[in-house]
Amino acid sequence: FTKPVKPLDLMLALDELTTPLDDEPLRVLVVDDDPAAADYHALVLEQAGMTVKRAHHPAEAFEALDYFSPDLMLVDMYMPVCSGEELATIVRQQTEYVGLPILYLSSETDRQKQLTAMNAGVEGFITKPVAPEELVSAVRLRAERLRHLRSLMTQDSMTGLYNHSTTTDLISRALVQAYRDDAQHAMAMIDIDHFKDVNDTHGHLAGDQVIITLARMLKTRLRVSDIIGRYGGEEFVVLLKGVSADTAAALIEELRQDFEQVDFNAGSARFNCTFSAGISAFPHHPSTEALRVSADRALYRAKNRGRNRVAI
Ligand code: GH3
Ligand code: MG
Ligand code: MG
Ligand code: MG
Repeated sequence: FTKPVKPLDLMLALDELTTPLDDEPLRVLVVDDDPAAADYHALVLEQAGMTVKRAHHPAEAFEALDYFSPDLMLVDMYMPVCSGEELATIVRQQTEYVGLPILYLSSETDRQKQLTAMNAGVEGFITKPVAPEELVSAVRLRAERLRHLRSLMTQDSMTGLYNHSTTTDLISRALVQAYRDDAQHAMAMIDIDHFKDVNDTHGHLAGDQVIITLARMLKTRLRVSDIIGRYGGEEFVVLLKGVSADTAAALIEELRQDFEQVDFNAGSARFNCTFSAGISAFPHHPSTEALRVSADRALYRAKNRGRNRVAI
């Protein structure tokens, strides 16, 4: 009689990973020419845990759209320079803001005027004075819906990691910043070994469990600031920030050793899995593409030397 090996709690892993990566506070842009009104509404939303930016002027509002990247815009209807309706119309014409929820907040009670103003493609109308709970729930509902849509577009649904295009995008942005800061980063390309055999022998669901487990280990073991993506089926890419290729290789090597110890279940069968990894370094390889090619070559060497190893 041998004690059964305890597998990782895979359903738990799945639960954790499908919760949004982006759990930062909701960001709301409040546009109102009346500073007292803007302050009051901002305070209500801040007390509900949201991050709020105030703009008293359309020009300020446009600037804030770019650097603050709000999840929702709350707009006064009547302002001296440009009406809320004009502002909403202009915002709606920019492709990057087509999905941004906009809510009017105004003392206008004339239903016809409200409806006309809604023609600008605005989501709804809140009349002042508004009860704090009502404002918070109207904003939260719409802002969270946008967050959800965004996460569907940027995350891989099986693992909750960034998808291919988002990963490439985030890495490219990180490199722009790294040039400014004179920082060094490392890239790791990780590929599960003989994964086709895992599927063929133990079934596709067991294969999925392996992918989910490795994703979870990457997410829990690497730093929050590192960029972790599911690059393809059983292939992952990581940008490890602020470390040399040697340090990155040592970190991934530790992970490799732990991963090969994980016992997987498929019905009554138990099995183990390994991965190979290739490492490259920035700024020696100065672009996302150069890093990828170099890490890919290193990965190829790791595979050729017998797999289950990390190569630089
Ligand atoms: P190597 O050690 O050379 O990497 O061999 P490999 O078998 O891992 O490589 P290959 O690229 O030939 O096979 C990858 C397999 O991964 C093929 C594909 O069916 C499987 N795969 C891709 N995405 C998924 C997925 O989401 N779930 C499962 N279960 N399998 C997947
Ligand atoms: Mg006003
Ligand atoms: Mg593989
Ligand atoms: Mg592969």
